[in-house]
Amino acid sequence: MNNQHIFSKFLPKKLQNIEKTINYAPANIALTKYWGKRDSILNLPENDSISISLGDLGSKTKIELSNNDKIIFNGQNIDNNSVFAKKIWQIVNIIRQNNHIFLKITSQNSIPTAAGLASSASGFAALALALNNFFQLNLPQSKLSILARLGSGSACRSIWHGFVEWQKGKQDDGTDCFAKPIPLIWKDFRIALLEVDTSTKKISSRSAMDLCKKTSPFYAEWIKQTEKDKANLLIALHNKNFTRLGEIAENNALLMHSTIISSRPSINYLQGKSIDLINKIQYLRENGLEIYLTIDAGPNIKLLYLAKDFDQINQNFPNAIHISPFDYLTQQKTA
Ligand code: 2P0
Repeated sequence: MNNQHIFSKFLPKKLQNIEKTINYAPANIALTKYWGKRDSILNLPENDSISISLGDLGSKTKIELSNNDKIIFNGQNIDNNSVFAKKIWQIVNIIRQNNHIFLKITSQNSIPTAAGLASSASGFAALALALNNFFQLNLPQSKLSILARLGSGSACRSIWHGFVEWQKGKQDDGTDCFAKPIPLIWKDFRIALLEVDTSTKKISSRSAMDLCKKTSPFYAEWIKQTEKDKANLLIALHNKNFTRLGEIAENNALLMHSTIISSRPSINYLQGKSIDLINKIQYLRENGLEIYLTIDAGPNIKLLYLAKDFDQINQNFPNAIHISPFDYLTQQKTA
């Protein structure tokens, strides 16, 4: 399926543009995970997923007119022939089509390296929002979610703040595969990031997903269970039931890692220190502290907790980076 073809029907025949725009999108962490694609060109997932966006940790992207196409990422000039740049221009070209409009794209992350979080989700979401604004497209957010998804699957969830649900859809062209916000504000909900190792991972999520889908004897079970987890998580969110939310998110992440490990040849993102932290978190929980964990395609651990437990979490994990995902609401009001 051709990306250009999917979008051409939503775009005006004649493009207009403003001089420059700056747009922001938050990073996100999945509570029930996306792991496996039904279409690897369009990044269509095998299963639905639910995430929480990370407030002011994310990407700010500026688009402005230029004499030539140029990308500056975190202060560094990016080679237009690199895989990363090609992915960005591919998204831009879907929108600018054959118009000879040259752009300078400057993107800056507010995610500390020690957080061990990928910036691709917030980066592609901020790019989609900025293209929409720069070319005055007025595309609905569902279409911006689709555009961001073409850069990186999880980017479709970063179009929104708060809790977000990404529906896998049924269509081959992915026109029903986008994320939407879950209307729930949970001000006491907290995340803490525990650094284990922030170096680049040895195998990309894309390659690992493909191998896992092709070779894990447990893959079909993973898909079945993660769909159940998603449905139960929606209920837990509806009831603001933190215990259920934590149990579902932790079990889902550990099942994803078990399935990844069962690939042939095996892939393992966890390190000794990750396992030590899993044990510590489970021990603290058995002794009355309500914390849960989730882990993405890497060794770093993310804690889920409620504001009332901050002091105890801080005592036990003094180097954690703390996130209040709903603080952006207060910031917006006072801005
Ligand atoms: C997630 N991850 O739901 C899962 C959990 C990692 C583990 O989405 O190939 O960078 O660009 O669609 O979005 C990471 O995968 O992969 C991811 P592509 P992406 O957050």
